[in-house]
Amino acid sequence: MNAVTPLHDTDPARGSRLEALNRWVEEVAALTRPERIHWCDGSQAEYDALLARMQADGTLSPLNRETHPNCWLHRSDPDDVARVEHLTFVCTRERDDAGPNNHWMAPTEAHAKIDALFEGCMRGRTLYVVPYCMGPIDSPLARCGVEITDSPYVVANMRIMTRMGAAALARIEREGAARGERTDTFVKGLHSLGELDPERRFIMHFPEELAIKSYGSGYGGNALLGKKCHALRIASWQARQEGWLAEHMLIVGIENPQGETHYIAAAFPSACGKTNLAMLIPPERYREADWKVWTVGDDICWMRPGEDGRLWAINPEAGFFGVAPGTSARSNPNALATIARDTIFTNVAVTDDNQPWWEGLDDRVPALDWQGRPYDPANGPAAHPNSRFTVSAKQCPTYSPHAEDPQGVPISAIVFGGRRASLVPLVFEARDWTHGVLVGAAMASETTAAAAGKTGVVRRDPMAMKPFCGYHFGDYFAHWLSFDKPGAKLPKIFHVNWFRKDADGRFLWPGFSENLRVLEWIIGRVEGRAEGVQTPIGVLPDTTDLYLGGLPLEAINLERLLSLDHGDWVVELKGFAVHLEGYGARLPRELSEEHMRISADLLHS
Ligand code: GTP
Ligand code: SPV
Ligand code: MN
Repeated sequence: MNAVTPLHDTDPARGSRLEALNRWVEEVAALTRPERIHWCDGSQAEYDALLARMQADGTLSPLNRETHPNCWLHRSDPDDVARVEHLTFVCTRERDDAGPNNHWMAPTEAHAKIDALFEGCMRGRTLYVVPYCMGPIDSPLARCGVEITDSPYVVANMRIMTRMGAAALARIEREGAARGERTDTFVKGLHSLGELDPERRFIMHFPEELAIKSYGSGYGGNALLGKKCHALRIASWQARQEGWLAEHMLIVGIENPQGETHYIAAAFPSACGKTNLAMLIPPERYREADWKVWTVGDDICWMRPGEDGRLWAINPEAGFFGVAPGTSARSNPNALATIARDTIFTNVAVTDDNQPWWEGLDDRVPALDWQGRPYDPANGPAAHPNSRFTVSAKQCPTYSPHAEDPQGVPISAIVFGGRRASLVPLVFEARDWTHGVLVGAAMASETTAAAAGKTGVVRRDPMAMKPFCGYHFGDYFAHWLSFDKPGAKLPKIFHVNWFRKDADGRFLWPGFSENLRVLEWIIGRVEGRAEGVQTPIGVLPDTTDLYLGGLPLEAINLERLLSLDHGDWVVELKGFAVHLEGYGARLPRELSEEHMRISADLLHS
């Protein structure tokens, strides 16, 4: 990029029609001292110029142009490869509002601490002003933000992941004008790469100010502020006040042979299968029978009750920031088709002909690992376990024709799930909404490489929101319960576990496309057709209630997958009771009562 083009006909340092926004940009510039200010318009020309600049400075390198047209490799700092939950804070005036589920710091202290880091940090750099919209630009459910960043990689990723640029700015200006120049119509996110020093890294949220400050990381959820920081932590806070839900959920449409589509929203923790389920391709027998699966979103879901009492959901994102390892022609051919062009790959390995490669893709041997070193198995995996692709949702062959409907799609079922090697059956259904909220609150899952820290440890992750709920979990559960009111036509709630293992450590369930068999049962239950067996933890299918045609039945131990060990469940629920006590007085009484009811049922059955 030669010269940075001002994108507005006004002074580039004061580039919007919203005074409050211009003032904030000026304040940030006065603090961070950038060499230049660039207001992003989101155009292709701007994107191409950014890519050229990053290629020139080594931030990105082109991948094989024949096999992967317009695809790029970014190698992050080796100490900056995942979200950092221990450095992520929710800074509310009252400590208890952040809850035991968040790290907390007093807002004044937090501002002082992080502003000291921001001081002068953009010297010699360009400050990019990135207006973005989370959700279809014309959707009443969508919300806007502005991210200020000094990372062109962040700008490029934000352009893929959000509706970024002129249209978003126009909406922000319009909403600002309607509110009389007040700033609180959009979320203000300030981000700097800083020195990429893990000792000087913070991700701070100020929900009462609709503000985010992130310093010292360029990675995904730490730096693309529209994603986890805005669309989950800040939005969950707003959603509670305004009567809607901001969730860590995929949204998928399942079309049956009669042409009817049910939309399912599913919350699984990070790297536990949302992208894969959202892009599922039906098994052969289902394809022959004309079942179709439509992708609406793979990570975040905003939903609110419509006039008809149903929950209507949008995907606030415009792209996928998906886990690369494990993605293959067998597990997720749809993702492979999606990322065949115009994709940014972060921390993957490359083959000798410069194609992106990761563990599980195929049996080629890579040439260079994610750090650019000649591949040596002694150094660990070739691709970082949290290596990712960033790609526009529009490139997904099964992207739903309704994915951008302004009013969203109606949700028929909510599915919770985790990575549980033992105990938890393949699928069960909650008896009612309150029980379903308890099932979500009781979620636990083995930790993954998506966040820094030890992997494979089972931890409580209610609704897959442990790292993302911007307020006290006790209040959050109460908010969930509040949707059950007269006139509501709430989705049924289920729990799944694709990850149960046998004694030899092998997955009991084939997973991936075969998960449609479980979704079919779920839809059957929603429609009142499918059979099930009442148990203390909910309704389970019998081995004959799931369609298994075309599966190698001798290889699948369905009895085991659907088995319930009462003794182990009593122990599980005791552990969960201790966890619930941690929420203190803010825990809704209905949940404790529901918990006691199920525990009693287990002991007496
Ligand atoms: P985030 O983007 O981190 O929020 O994760 P995600 O929930 O979208 O996870 P994703 O779908 O990318 O899956 C992560 C890992 O789980 C990949 O390595 C997948 O191969 C694996 N996985 C997904 N679905 C299944 C399944 O049905 N069975 C098994 N065994 N593994 C699965
Ligand atoms: C997750 O960790 O849940 C992700 C990736 O979806 S990140 O954007 O880094 O949060
Ligand atoms: Mn996620």
